[in-house]
Amino acid sequence: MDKAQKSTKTARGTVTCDNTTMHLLKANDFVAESIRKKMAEKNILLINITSSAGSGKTTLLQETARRIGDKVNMKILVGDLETERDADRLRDVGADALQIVTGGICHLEAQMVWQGMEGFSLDGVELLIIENVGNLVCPASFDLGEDYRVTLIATTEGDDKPKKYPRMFLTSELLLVSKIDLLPYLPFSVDNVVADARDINPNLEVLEISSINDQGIDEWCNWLLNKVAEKQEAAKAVANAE
Ligand SMILES: Nc1nc2c(ncn2[C@@H]2O[C@H](COP(=O)(O)OP(=O)(O)O)[C@@H](O)[C@H]2O)c(=O)[nH]1
Ligand SMILES: [Mg+2]
Repeated sequence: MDKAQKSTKTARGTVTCDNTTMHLLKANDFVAESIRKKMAEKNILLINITSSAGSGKTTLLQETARRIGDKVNMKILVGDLETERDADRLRDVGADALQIVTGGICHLEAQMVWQGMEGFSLDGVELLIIENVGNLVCPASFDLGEDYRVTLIATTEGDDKPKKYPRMFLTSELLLVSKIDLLPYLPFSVDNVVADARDINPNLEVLEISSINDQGIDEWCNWLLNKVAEKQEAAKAVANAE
């Protein structure tokens, strides 16, 4: 068999393939919508936190639990390929956290979150935070039914990332420039990152934070508490109108 023949040969029974990834995302969107409805019924603000591995998501959530754990009824779902490590770290500071182990999958899908939610009671919960698997690529495509997507970019990652991974920045509402305490030691321009990210998504809010020296952590916690209050007020307004 010569090469040309081999490359152009159509196998018997060949069908034109649909884009299966698109179908997968449609199925995901369907479950994400169910999560959104459940969160609306129960009046829970759902936050999806994404970033590259090691940008400081779990450390930030530890700080968040320490600061506002007694001000808001909060639970955390945390995704990783293996281990219970992040949930353990969060439980160490008193947070009610549950680990979703994806078994090698590089992102959380809505059905994983749905199953995770069945793992604990949501009664009285006001804020549910999801720490997604560390990765700026795949998690960008999977809607988890969240109210807000929050993405961290650490000063250690280089300031060229927003344009290289645009979908994550396009689909986020808040950008947290993390590890800002390391800025004096690194060739990283916050201005460049913010300009590139806002070129992709002009509405993106930005906060600079450090879980080591506390910069921006109060602002982040206030942002969260304000969003919880806004969701509850909106629900009250709907209930009063009915
Ligand atoms: N210098 C500095 N290091 C941080 C900060 N936040 C987290 N780290 C460190 O970064 C590493 C990864 O943090 P982690 O929270 O596990 O990141 P995750 O993979 O995004 O959850 C750990 O060694 C943290 O101690 C920060 O604000 N500044
Ligand atoms: Mg983590």
